[in-house]
Formats: sequence, structure tokens, C-alpha cells
Amino acid sequence: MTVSIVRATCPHDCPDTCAMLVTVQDGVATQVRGDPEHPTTAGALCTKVSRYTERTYHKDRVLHPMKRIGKKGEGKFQRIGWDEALDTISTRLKAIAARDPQAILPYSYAGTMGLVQGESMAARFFHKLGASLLERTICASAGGAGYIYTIGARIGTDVEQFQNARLILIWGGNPVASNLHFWMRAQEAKRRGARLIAIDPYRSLTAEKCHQHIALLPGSDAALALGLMHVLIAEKLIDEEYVAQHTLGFDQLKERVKEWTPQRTAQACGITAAEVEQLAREYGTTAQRGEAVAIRLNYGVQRVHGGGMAVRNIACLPALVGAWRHAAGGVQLSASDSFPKNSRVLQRPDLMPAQRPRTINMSTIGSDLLRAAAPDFGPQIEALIVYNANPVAVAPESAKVAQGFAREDLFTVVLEHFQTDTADYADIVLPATTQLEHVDIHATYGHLYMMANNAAIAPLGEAKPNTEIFRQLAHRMGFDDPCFRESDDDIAAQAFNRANERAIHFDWDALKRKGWQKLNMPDAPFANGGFPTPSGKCEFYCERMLRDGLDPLPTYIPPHESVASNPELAKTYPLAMISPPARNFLNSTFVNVESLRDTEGEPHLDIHPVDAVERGIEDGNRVRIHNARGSFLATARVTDRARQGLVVGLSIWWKKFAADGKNANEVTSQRLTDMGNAPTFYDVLVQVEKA
Ligand SMILES: Nc1nc2c(c(=O)[nH]1)N[C@H]1C(S)=C(S)[C@@H](COP(=O)(O)OP(=O)(O)OC[C@H]3O[C@@H](n4cnc5c(=O)[nH]c(N)nc54)[C@H](O)[C@@H]3O)O[C@H]1N2
Ligand SMILES: Nc1nc2c(c(=O)[nH]1)N[C@H]1C(S)=C(S)[C@@H](COP(=O)(O)OP(=O)(O)OC[C@H]3O[C@@H](n4cnc5c(=O)[nH]c(N)nc54)[C@H](O)[C@@H]3O)O[C@H]1N2
Ligand SMILES: [Mo]
Repeated sequence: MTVSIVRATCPHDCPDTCAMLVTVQDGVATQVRGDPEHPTTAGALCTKVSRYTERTYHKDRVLHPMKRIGKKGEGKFQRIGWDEALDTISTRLKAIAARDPQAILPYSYAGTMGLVQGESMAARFFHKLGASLLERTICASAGGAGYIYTIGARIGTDVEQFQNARLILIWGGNPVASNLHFWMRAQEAKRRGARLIAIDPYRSLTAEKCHQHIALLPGSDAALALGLMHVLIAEKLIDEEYVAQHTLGFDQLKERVKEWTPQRTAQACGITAAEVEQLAREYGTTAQRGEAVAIRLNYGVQRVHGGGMAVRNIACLPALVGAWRHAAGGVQLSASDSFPKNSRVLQRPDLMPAQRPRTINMSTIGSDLLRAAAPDFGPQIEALIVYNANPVAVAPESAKVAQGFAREDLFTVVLEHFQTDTADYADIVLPATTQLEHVDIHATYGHLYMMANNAAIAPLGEAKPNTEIFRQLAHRMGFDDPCFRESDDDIAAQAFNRANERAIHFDWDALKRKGWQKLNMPDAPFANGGFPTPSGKCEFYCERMLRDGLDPLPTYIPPHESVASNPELAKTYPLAMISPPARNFLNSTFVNVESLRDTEGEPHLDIHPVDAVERGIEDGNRVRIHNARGSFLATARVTDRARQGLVVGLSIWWKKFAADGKNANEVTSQRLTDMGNAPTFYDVLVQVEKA
């Protein structure tokens, strides 16, 4: 018997990007565990990923190419060979491209976050083809835009510093479920005497473990930040020196927040004025005592109409109180711009035709698949190549998405591990390898280590890495640039820019052996200012926003759908609904792993006792959640975890595991955010009734 330990990296869309050790016995991966030596992983994996072998060797893995023999959506397929599959695809793509390659659309997101199996060979292929470009907005682009206007880049407090903070605001995130290795640091801070405050409309697994929970209305965070700035400035709880040296537009900000009294703020947020004052005072006085105040800001705040502005307003707070002076102070939304990725080399946008192809927003895929050719749109979408994504389950306004995917004249190819809701609509399904079966290299969005993934086992069945599938398609299309012959190792070796001092020590061979390597970054990124904005300052006033048609100062943009902002709609649909991640799923990944699905049970809807009684709903009743866009079924959990007026359906269920074949995205809308063109998953009004 031969046993080896292979260094790998968790590929999933999560800030933690853990270092894994895979035990391999005679070519079979028998165990996956967290690397005890990696500083943020610290030997611990989440429940989901510690089941990675159960997922990899799952009996339902797609292990050979297949073509559809039933109706679209029905899920009936027949095995075919790779040659037939790739010939069918290349013949069809050539025919469409001869008319207009923009009628072909790649659709991908972060099924794997790997820089190789994500957008390297695939992007080169579609760029060379001249296919439509995909605007990748489904998750984080609103908050990213708001943060970049204010701070300059997605760089913030290092997760390894949080244990030294005195006060931590956990704002719009549920790290117990979705950012476990930050939560471990927050717990350590708590043991050292820090206070933790959760800001979340829902008493999440995290909120219940914090010292305090502020349960504001969804979509009102921008108002809360304005109210905090009002109190901080009025009560002189600011760091005047830091503000004078390292910020832009303080006087205008001061004028702007005058109207945001605690009373007005409290009304907009559905909380008390005392809560606003107390939070501002605690944040301001802790900072004035010279102690570190930190904010873990997360994407839960930005899935609403004013989501970009909410992130922007919150990102102003640390500069106002000088929190950036401490390594353990400041704010972390994302670390992703810390990494000097060589995107131009990985993705080769220079291969695109001189006339840049049109761009399709992935968040409006439902409507866009249903559009005819038009001057302001371009050609009808005739072919869709899906990889690393499950749009039929995860994209908003799902009835339209499913209707679009069901179009008989649409040619759809899905590269997958499993027969997902999306794969059910494919003409051709291609078997992709998992992280244990291929090579990759990772940047992260939650810590500062470059990460290597070695292949632990040979591909199962006839599965191939995404890169190899696109390499072979490129060959069939006659694309002969040398970049289409590069191996996965060749690509990985170019992933980071060594000319940048942060990655000066990057060496792929060494990284593969060691598994991980920290970037060269200062502990406190903005202790002496140096913000990567045009002014070099934290921009309370932002000229670029003015140019982009936005208010250049922090403001409040109410939800598209809420009782206050749309009282007419609220007469019929009075309840706000959010659908944040369930702990045992990773978006829609892992829903088909039995042990994890069993833990989640079935689709639930958390509803406040007062709202339940009004509707004659009892705990355990089956309920129908509906609005003008659609409906879905869930089992009611009557609980005050959901504040009154709010219902919560933890997600993202595969539709095929639900009694009615539907999930929460039946009722979400394709309306977009104020900036970043992102979806508004948590900006939804519904009605609920006993089914
Ligand atoms: N277990 C698990 N982990 C995951 C994921 C998963 O699906 N499962 N998904 C991964 C991905 S892709 C992402 S983007 C991240 C997402 O993780 P987070 O950034 O933490 O964001 P969400 O899970 O969207 O929402 C987190 C919290 O925000 C709250 N929330 C909803 N609306 C509002 C609001 O308007 N204001 C405020 N203040 N709070 C609000 C929700 O109740 C929820 O408790 O997690 C990653 N990690
Ligand atoms: N209602 C509601 N909807 C949401 C959200 C929400 O909170 N509520 N969250 C949104 C967010 S934050 C996000 S990020 C999106 C996530 O949406 P997606 O990025 O689509 O994520 P997943 O649903 O996990 O689907 C990823 C798929 O990629 C496949 N995959 C993994 N690795 C590979 C690989 O190496 N090769 C290939 N070919 N396939 C692979 C997996 O098997 C999986 O089926 O969903 C969004 N949708
Ligand atoms: Mo996400």
C-alpha cells in the first residue's frame, strides 16, 4: 500500500480559501483535512469541505460526455464519446460564428475560484472566438464598486489581525456559516475582551453569538452609516488629524450628515435612536481611547438597490475615527485586489477582435435569453456555454431563466461535476474534474496567501479539466496561437506578476511544494494614508462618482421594494424576503451531497410569530411564498430570528429537490443595484400563505 499526502487548496467561492492536506492511498483520496500549519486555515475545514471525498466519489458524478435525448429541463441524457461531443460543439459554434460570434455567450462564475480552471484557457477561447463578453456581477460587484470609489481598491484589514481588535462590527455577514476562519479570529478577540456587534436583519448563527445584535431593516445600512457619522461628528468623536491628512471632502460630508439625526436614522432603519447613538459612541470612544475598532463588512449588505452606496458609506467610517492607524482596525470587505494577478496573461483580452464584442450582464440572463435581435442589444443569443456555474438555480427571476434555457433554438453546453438544474437544459453535458483531479493556483478574497493546488488523484471516468476541454475545442476551431497549447502548469507559473513587490517572491515550483506563501504587504495598509484612490485619500467626496452620474457624497438610496419605499406594492406583498446562504451549502454546491442536505432538511421559511399568527400559519406548516414574479413552497419555522415584517429562506436549494421544483429565486427580481450592475436578491417583497 502506498500512502501520500498531497497539498491542495479549497476551490470554493468563500473568503477562507483553505489549505488542505489530501491523504491518497493507492490512487484513492481517502481524507481531506485542513493544513494545521497554514495560519488562517489552522487545521480546520468547514463541515462541507471535510466531505470533499464524498462529493468527489459521489455516485451521481457526471463521468462521461452526454447528449440530451429528452425535452429541455427533463434531464434525460445518453452517453456519447468525447469526439462526438467536441465535434458537435465545434461544428455548431463555427456555424453561428460565421454569422456573428456575439450570438455565443460564455456563462461562468466561481464554482472554482482557481485562476487556471476559472478564467484562463476558457477566457482565451472566447476572446479569440469574438463571443459576447459576460459581465460577472452575480455576487459582489455593487459592494466592490462602492468600496473602490471610497478606498481605491479592494484592500483592507488583514484577517490575521482581527483578534487584536477591541470592538468588531460584523456587518451584513454570517461568518459562522460563510467565513469560518474569520469567525475563529473574532472568537479569539472575544476571549481577549473584545465586544462583537452584529448588524443584520436576521438573528443568524453569528448574530446570536455576538454581544449585541442590531436588527435593522434590509437595505437600510446606508442610512445607519449616515446616522453614525452624524453622531460621531456632532459629538467630536473623530480623529481630526487623520481626517485632515488622509481624507477628502470632510466639510461637505459634515454638511451632508447633518440631517441624519439619530431619530431620522432610526426611522429609516426600523431600530431605536438609542441604538444609533450607543453604536456611534461605542465605535468613536473606543477609537479615541487608542484601541482598535474593526469592521468585517460583508456582501449581505449590498444585494439591495442602494447596496453600492451602503458599502461606500460604511467604508468611510474607519477614516473618520482614524481606525486605520491600527493593523487590527479599519474594515475588510475583500482582500482580492491585494493580489497582483496577471489577468492579461491568463485571459489574453488582446485576442479579442478589434471591434470589442457586446457585453451581457449575467444577472439579467433570464430576460436576455428571451430577447430578439435588436440594434440596442445585438444578435439573439444562440449558444450558451456554461462552466463553474448553475444559473438555473442561482440567477434571479428564475421563471424567466428557465424559460430562456428551455428555448428549443438555443444550443447549450454545460461543463459540470453533476447533473444540476442547469445541466438538465443542456444539449451536451461535459464531465469536468474536481479540485482533487486537476492543478490550480489561487488568489483569495479573505486572506493574503497565494495558494497552490496539486492534483491528488487521476481524473475519474472520462472527466477532463475545464482547461483541457477548451484546449481541445480551440484545436477543433483552428485557433493556433501558442497560448492554446500551454499546460496548466505553464499557466499557473504566470498567474502573479513578479514585477509587483507584493509577489516578488512568487515561484510556482516552490509554491507547489510548500502549498502557500503570504504576499509582501504591510500589516496596517493605510496607517499613513496612501489610499489607492486618484487623490491618494479616503474619498468622502468622490469626483469619479459624479462623473459616473452618482451622488459624489454618501447618501441613502432606499430599496426598490420595501414598505416605506413602495407602499402600493406592499399592500399586496407586505413582507420583505431575504435568502442568504445555508450553512451546509455553498451557494448551490453540495446540495446533492446527502449528508449535508440531510442536515439542512428541506427548504424552510423563517417567519416571525406575529406575522405567522396573522396568516394562520403554524410551525411546520407548508407555506407558499409568492409575488408577481412567481412562487415557491417551503416549510414554515415560526421564530423571532426573523424580525417582524421579514421572512428568511436559507438558500440556495437545487430546484429538483423541492416539492414544487422551485426555489427562492422564483420571487427575486432582475432589478439591479445603484452601481456595479449587480442583482438585488435581498430587495424583495412577498406574501406568504398556508399551502
Ligand atoms: N456556508 C456557506 N458559506 C458561503 C457561501 C454559502 O453559500 N454557504 N457563499 C459564499 C459566497 S459566494 C459569498 S458571496 C459569501 C456570502 O456571505 P456573506 O457576505 O456573509 O453574505 P450573505 O451570506 O449574503 O449574507 C450574510 C448576512 O447578511 C444578512 N443580510 C441580508 N440582507 C441584509 C441587509 O440588507 N443588511 C444587513 N446588514 N445584513 C443583511 C443576512 O441575514 C445574512 O445573515 O459567503 C461565501 N461563503
Ligand atoms: N436567492 C439567492 N440567490 C443567490 C444568492 C443568494 O444569496 N440568494 N447568492 C448569489 C451569490 S453570492 C453567488 S456567488 C451566486 C453563485 O452562483 P454560482 O457561481 O453559479 O455557484 P454554485 O451554485 O455553487 O454553482 C457552481 C457550479 O460549478 C460547478 N463546478 C465547481 N468546480 C468546477 C470545475 O472545476 N469545473 C466545472 N466545469 N464546474 C465546476 C459546481 O459543481 C456547481 O454546480 O449565486 C447567487 N444567487
Ligand atoms: Mo457570492
